[in-house]
Amino acid sequence: MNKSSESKHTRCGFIAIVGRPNVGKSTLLNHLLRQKVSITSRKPQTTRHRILGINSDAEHQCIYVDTPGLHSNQQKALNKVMNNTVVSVINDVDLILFLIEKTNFNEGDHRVLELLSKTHTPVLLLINKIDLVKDKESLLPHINALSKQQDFNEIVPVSALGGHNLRKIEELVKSYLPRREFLFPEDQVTDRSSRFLAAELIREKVIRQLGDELPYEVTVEIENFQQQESILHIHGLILVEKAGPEKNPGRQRWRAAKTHRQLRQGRHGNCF
Ligand SMILES: Nc1nc2c(ncn2[C@@H]2O[C@H](COP(=O)(O)OP(=O)(O)OP(=O)(O)O)[C@@H](O)[C@H]2O)c(=O)[nH]1
Ligand SMILES: [Mg+2]
Repeated sequence: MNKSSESKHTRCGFIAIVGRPNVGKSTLLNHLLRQKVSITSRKPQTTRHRILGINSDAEHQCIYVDTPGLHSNQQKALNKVMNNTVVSVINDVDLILFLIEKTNFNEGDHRVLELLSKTHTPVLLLINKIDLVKDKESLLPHINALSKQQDFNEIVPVSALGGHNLRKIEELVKSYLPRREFLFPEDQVTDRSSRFLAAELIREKVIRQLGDELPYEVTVEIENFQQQESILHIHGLILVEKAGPEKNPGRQRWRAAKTHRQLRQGRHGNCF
């Protein structure tokens, strides 16, 4: 990532959002930006690419880097590529937000921690989804135990979805930004094109509506993206990984039929 010259008046820096799949990284990014740049779903491994989300005020430019969830199964090529994305990002930023969820710190979190222990970049540990923690008193001993795992710069309980403590995070993040000229225009929100965002939004709707019917490997290609007067015409091609040998062909046929019906509904706006 390019880092340009020092500035007396402005601060600007890169902040990586990392964690195992499904802990709420993209939800946090969208809520910090107050707009959606990264897709989210209840299914793990939703984010596949590094996505920048940029938040600027008169003096600060926070360039957040949303990353794919670090995955423990390196067998699949896609997982390997996604993990490499995370590794390359954490060594090239000014601050890391390490997300975990609720009061469980599992094997997946340990793997991320192991990776982070090799960098000198400051790390804020964010305990997300605290709206789901019924016994709030259990948080304090949890925070104490976590503080012994590694010397985190801060440990903050948050709710990315509910907005709890997000203003505090914004202020903390700003305090870690180096003095530097802005790297992006003040009104730019992401480094990704409208075409890319359109493809991602379609993929999100497919995962959310049909996640139980379709395999995880859904890819969307935008075939046509054209503004005609006030209407944006988007043609997206939805590619689905071919199913392997079927143990129960009858069930598979039923699933395909159901999927087809849902997608047809989508053309009329009911599904999407
Ligand atoms: N209750 C609750 N749910 C949350 C919170 N933050 C995120 N979620 C939910 O957690 C699920 C996963 O959120 P994502 O933002 O897609 O998680 P992610 O870490 O980006 O996931 P990957 O991209 O797959 O690694 C979604 O269903 C979110 O709505 C929170 O603070 N509270
Ligand atoms: Mg994500």
